Amino acid sequence: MVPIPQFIGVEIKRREDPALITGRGQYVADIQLENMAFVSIVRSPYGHARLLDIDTTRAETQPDVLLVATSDKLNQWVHRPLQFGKNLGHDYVVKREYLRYPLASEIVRYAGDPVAVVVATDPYKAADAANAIQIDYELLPVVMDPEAALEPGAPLVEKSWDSNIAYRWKREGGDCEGAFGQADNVIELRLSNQRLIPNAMEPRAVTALHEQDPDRFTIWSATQIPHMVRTELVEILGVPKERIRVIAPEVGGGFGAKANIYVEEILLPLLARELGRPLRWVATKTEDFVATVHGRGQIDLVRLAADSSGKVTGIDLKIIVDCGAYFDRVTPYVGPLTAMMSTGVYDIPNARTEVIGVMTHKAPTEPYRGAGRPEAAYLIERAMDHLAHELNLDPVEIRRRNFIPPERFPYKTPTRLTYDSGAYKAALDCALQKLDYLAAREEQAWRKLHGKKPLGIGIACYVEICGFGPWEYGSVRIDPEGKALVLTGTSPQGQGHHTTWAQIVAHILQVPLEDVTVKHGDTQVVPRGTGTFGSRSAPVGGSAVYRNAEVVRDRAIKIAAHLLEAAIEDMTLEGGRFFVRGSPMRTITWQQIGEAVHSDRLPSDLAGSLSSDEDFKPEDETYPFGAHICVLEIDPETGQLQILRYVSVDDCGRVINPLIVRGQIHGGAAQGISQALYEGAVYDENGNLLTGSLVNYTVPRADQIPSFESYRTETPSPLNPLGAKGIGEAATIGSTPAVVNAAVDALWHLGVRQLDMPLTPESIWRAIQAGRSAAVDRGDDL
Ligand code: MCN
Repeated sequence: MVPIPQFIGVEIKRREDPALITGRGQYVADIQLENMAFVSIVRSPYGHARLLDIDTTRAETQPDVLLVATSDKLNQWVHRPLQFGKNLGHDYVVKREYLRYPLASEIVRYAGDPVAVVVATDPYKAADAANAIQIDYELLPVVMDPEAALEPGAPLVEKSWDSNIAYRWKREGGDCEGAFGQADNVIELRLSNQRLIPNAMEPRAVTALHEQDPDRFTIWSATQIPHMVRTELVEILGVPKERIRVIAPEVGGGFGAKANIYVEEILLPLLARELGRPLRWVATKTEDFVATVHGRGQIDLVRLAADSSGKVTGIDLKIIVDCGAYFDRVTPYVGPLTAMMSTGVYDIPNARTEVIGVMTHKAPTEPYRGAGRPEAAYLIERAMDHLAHELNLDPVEIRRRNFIPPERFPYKTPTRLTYDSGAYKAALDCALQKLDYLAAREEQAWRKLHGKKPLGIGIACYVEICGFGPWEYGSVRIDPEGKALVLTGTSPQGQGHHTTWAQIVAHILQVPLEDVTVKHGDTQVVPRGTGTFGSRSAPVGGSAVYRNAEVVRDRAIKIAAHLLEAAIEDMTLEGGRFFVRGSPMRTITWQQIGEAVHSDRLPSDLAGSLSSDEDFKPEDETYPFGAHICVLEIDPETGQLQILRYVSVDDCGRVINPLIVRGQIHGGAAQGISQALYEGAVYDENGNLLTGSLVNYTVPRADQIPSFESYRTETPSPLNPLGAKGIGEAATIGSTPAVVNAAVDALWHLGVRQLDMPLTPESIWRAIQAGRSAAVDRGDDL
């Protein structure tokens, strides 16, 4: 009996890693082209200023400088500027459309705004010449704080608008007014979800090649969305799609920040055409800090209404989103995503949500791992814990009383989403059992009794929306040797699609993994695609690959039946061989199928190529979920916090590769914990980014992140053939509130009610002092 290869659900090491860890990966900066020149970009050092004079003469006369350009020249070369904020839906009660030219003219609006470009024969000469450009700025007042930006008379970021409101979005379901009117308990929290700076290992980078006759571009970009970049460039460069090839080679991390269309992706091809030379730009680390989009940046004002048993009956939410100085690709969508997901895993029938997007003189904000859902999980999970503490209920108990029960799926939220499937209590129970929750609570009580360092136990149950459509391309083709070639419209930056897509195809075709080649990230090779973001690739891109592999297998069975002169119903495929049931000696291999298809031996309905490339169009999004528990201790004398255990149970439906999924959970949790403890973008009141390098922006080392105890439950999605939900962002979403809940849990008895992230020792120490004096004022017994 030939063993049947099983690949879906199996731990397989990533096929892409040997090349990457031995330095054989080809990133944008590795692309070598003859006669290449290099671009350096001059950026505003100020948050808000008028450009009075730009003197480029010193730069132009430097050796080996090929070109210096400012907005007056360069902005004329585009057929249209970037246009964002188009077609906002009807929940947007204030909508703005936004135009952005590649270089700032007249006014700069954030420190990092590109003002001029220099091209030279080597990158250092380009940088030197950029430094020689003299710019006279007239400083203008800045507005850095989003709430201050809403005040009448605040400096306007976009001077053609009547306020700094970039958008206003509202959605309501049920009877929120009634719920709050009848509530036994109402709690209110003001939460800050601080601005974060994405830190991919590879900075952003673009290389562009222009060929004349006809006008044709090849653009290599460290992007998550090569096809969308091409679509946008068609109109901006004024060249048909067939003459723009965008390639995302190896991309060293993106975390959402490379799912944008950036001005450098416009500048480089324009300059390459002007100069007739290929060009490269690689962001310096400092540039990446100021001029790549930032993430988060929300203030959440949340109120919960509950009855006397702790059953939550309503949520009232106002979100202020710091959009920064420009709209980028999806800036106005992130805040509404938070509002839509704000009821979390709970059956809260009444919700009123409002989101106000505000412009400030900072880098634009865009999706960053989780994109709106970490903020949602943070606000609802912090609020549930707060309510539990106020009602003197165990945080586990309050969650159990409010979970959406399994029999209610598909479940409609009051914010008009439909959760596909879920088993929230089961995930929490599993985490509690793995942790030994009761023992942890006993230790907490013992420590309190004996005056030891307080122990905190933080629980966060999350659900997230992922698997965004509207479609994804996938194709499977059998070559004359019987091997499979897979093309995918997803474009990974470390998520391992080479491995998991090959697993799907090998599983269905019953072939060795080595017989499956996966290609992505090149618009000339892959005709269309949407891209990799929003943890959409497995549920949407993986499903496209899955469906097409099935079509190819079924056609191959017909071909085998023809070659063996057997009825199709009698055919079977096992161990990579086709045979007639009961006659295992007469077999056809994939190689024979490949040969036959490419010969003239088959009738016309079976001849030709053996391939399938139907897009997969999901009918709705899918909703992964899980439960994270953090146990930590805090030294009240110093504010030092140490995580002692970290247990997570994540459910992303059917799993393709448990090893990759675990890696995604570890990476995601590290980022979420890092938001809770270490990271935060800080601008001063003049618009300077104070945390503009790794010296003052903490990206944690391995020893600053705990060991993870990660487990899974598997609740398949009914919405795709794989049953898969995404996992790329899940643990980022669950981890941040787990850590902050744990820290507040540790210090509640000291009068601490809320801690703002990042939880630095100083901020914890100050909160303890403030909590103590507030408790003394109240006459509490500490
Ligand atoms: N997977 C699986 N079984 C599932 C779900 C996923 O085996 N049920 C596998 C997939 O096949 C894929 C990986 O897990 O190999 C992640 O899949 P998915 O959750 O669909 O996420 P995407 O591939 O769409 O990746 C996007 C997601 C996002 S939005 C961010 S941000 C993020 C992340 O992935 N950025 C990352 N993970 C990252 N990992 C790395 N190394 N670098 C980044 O920049």
